Amino acid sequence: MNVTLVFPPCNRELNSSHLPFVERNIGVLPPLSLLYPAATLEEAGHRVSIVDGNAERLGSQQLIQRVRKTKPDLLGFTLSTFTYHRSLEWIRMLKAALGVTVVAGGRHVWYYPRETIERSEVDIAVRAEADHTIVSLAEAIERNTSLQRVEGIMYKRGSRIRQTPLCQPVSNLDSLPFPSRHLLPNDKYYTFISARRNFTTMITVRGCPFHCIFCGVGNSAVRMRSAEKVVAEILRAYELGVRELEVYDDSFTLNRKRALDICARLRKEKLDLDWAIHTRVDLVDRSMLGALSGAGCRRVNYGIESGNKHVLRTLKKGTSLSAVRQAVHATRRVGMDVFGYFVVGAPGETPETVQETMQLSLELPIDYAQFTKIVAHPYTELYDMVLQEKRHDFWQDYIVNGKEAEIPLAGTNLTNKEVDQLVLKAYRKFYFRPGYLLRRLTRLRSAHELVKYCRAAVASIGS
Ligand code: B12
Repeated sequence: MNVTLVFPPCNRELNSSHLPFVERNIGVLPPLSLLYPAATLEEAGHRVSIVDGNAERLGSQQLIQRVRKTKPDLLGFTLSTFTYHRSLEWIRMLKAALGVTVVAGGRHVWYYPRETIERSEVDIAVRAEADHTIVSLAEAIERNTSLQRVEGIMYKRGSRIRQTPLCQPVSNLDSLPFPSRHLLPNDKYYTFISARRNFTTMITVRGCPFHCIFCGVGNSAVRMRSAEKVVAEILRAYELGVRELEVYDDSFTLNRKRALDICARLRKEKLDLDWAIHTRVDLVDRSMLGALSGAGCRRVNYGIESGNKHVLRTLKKGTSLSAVRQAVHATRRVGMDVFGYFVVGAPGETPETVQETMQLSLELPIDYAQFTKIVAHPYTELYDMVLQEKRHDFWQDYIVNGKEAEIPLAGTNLTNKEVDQLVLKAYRKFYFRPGYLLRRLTRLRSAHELVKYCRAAVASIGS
């Protein structure tokens, strides 16, 4: 059957953790979540198309035309809580124009399957990992057999909602085909700091064993692709013209042996490829960093979060400031860039603790910093704190009644507005240092990078 997966353009949301100028300049990334169901569907012999309306900057009529051309029997969307209502608007529009069955998946649906299926826009909601579910679903629809045998979904039968048992998460990631990047306009993707095209992203680990209070992914079963398969996936992307790659794993180096094995294999391949990883400061050491650098890894992105040890502890990050310092210095020593993620507005946060965070970002040899307002995502410990303090379920209200309200901060007297101002201040302090500007200019890898940097700087001045 013809399955078309759509990633509609979703503009800034009220509760975005980014300031508007950051959001506008952060880049355009591939809809990775859709590439997995696309891959298993293709493997099972279905014809799959992906329309990335976000990357192609499609307006509503263009999006309808593009999707219509693919002659879909089934339309699929990935939903995130933050873009939920905007995504529903797009689905409504496409459904009205094409009259095709709609299946929705993604993290938001895991958390709110009933609320999602209760919407008239969605016919089938996938409540968990969908790699196999989507194939059984497509088969059932094609053969017109009962959906009751498809694991992990909710669907409508007349006015009733039916639910099937949850399927187990995929235990062996190596058994999955590689994400279908060949269906994407790969030359359209970039980030604020990427320097080469084609650029793409990758996930090699599912699940995370850590317990950060602001993240909904933690405390879940960890599964990894083997080193051999990771490198094979990279080679496949390379064949598609990918020359820069960012691995979005929460902790790429979680399994030391695997990470070293990936580096050793990549080193042998001698690819003309720049790549970067995300990991924790307590999961690297000199030899790991040396291996990464030797294999062409150019940057390590660390979740540093806060410059105050009490805030760090409250966040249950499980790292220390000394580990932060060690990791950052060691990364720079082997010649890789450092990207630091910082949050502002955590429980226990005061103007003084934010000052400590800014100070840390300035004193360490960090190449790029991202400061975000900490927004309590649904089904996180941080959101439990909001619920306890405010006694009102803001997300439920937004999801069911469409009531857009700012999610309040928990455990701090700072307001959302004050946090936004502090975030802007942190950005300006970090990026407008003369010494920093000079260093960046000397390390620029392309004129394109300079243009992007200038555009973001001008936008931040206007914020
Ligand atoms: C890469 C990434 C992105 C990329 C790509 C987004 C995408 N949806 O493809 C970009 C940068 C664009 C992005 C943007 C955002 N993201 Co994001 N992102 C991720 C990240 C790091 C990896 C996603 C991924 O590929 N995972 C691996 C795949 C295999 O898992 P999966 O996404 O769950 O998909 C599986 C199933 O859910 C299902 N599935 C998913 N979608 C669909 C659709 C259909 C039709 C079907 C059948 C199945 C299906 O099939 C997949 C295979 O089993 C996750 C964190 C994480 N570790 O998962 C956050 C995450 C998904 N993002 C998150 C958020 C908040 C955002 C933003 C709102 C951030 C912002 N402020 O702008 C935006 C929303 C944009 C949007 N329209 O979706 C949250 C979502 C929380 C929530 N409650 O919704 C997460 C969980 C991060 C977190 N720690 O909380 N993101």
